[in-house]
Amino acid sequence: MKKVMIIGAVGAGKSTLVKALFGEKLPAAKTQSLVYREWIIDTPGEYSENPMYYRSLMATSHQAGAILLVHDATRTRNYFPPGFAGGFPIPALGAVTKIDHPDANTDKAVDLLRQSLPGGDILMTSSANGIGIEELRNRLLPIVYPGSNQ
Ligand SMILES: Nc1nc2c(ncn2[C@@H]2O[C@H](COP(=O)(O)OP(=O)(O)OP(=O)(O)O)[C@@H](O)[C@H]2O)c(=O)[nH]1
Ligand SMILES: [Mg+2]
Repeated sequence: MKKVMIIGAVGAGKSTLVKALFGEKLPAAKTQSLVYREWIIDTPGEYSENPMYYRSLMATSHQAGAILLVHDATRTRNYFPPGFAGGFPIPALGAVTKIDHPDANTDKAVDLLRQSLPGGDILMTSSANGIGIEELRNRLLPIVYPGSNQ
């Protein structure tokens, strides 16, 4: 079974999103290393922010069926290099996190994420209030379990 690998900056809300997808109680703890869950691989934000770790992300992506690029709606700069998703050998999707936040700018977030994800859908989410979580789960599960009706 090929998992979905979640990547994004430190504090972008990846692990909180994972917990929301699994229906677990928040908050999430800081991610220190690769975390393998039932159908997700969670990564530390440092892996996306520091090019020294790109090789590790690339190597891990071979165990994945897709990558999910996560961008925090309250951030006003891009933490991924341009075209980043194209460097992976598997399909990529995007998720904007924290859209509930008073400082969230979703249009800006989509623009920034699009620079690194030229193709592939971008979904709007809030782990805090549950917006977009079911939609995201419904997009990801068929990648992990193709042919099933989940
Ligand atoms: N308002 C709001 N805050 C959120 C949401 N999701 C996450 N956060 C907050 O963002 C912070 C970072 O969340 P994490 O899920 O630990 O971030 P991460 O991307 O896993 O970070 P690393 O493990 O360091 O790479 C925490 O303080 C969360 O409470 C959300 O949907 N809304
Ligand atoms: Mg984390």
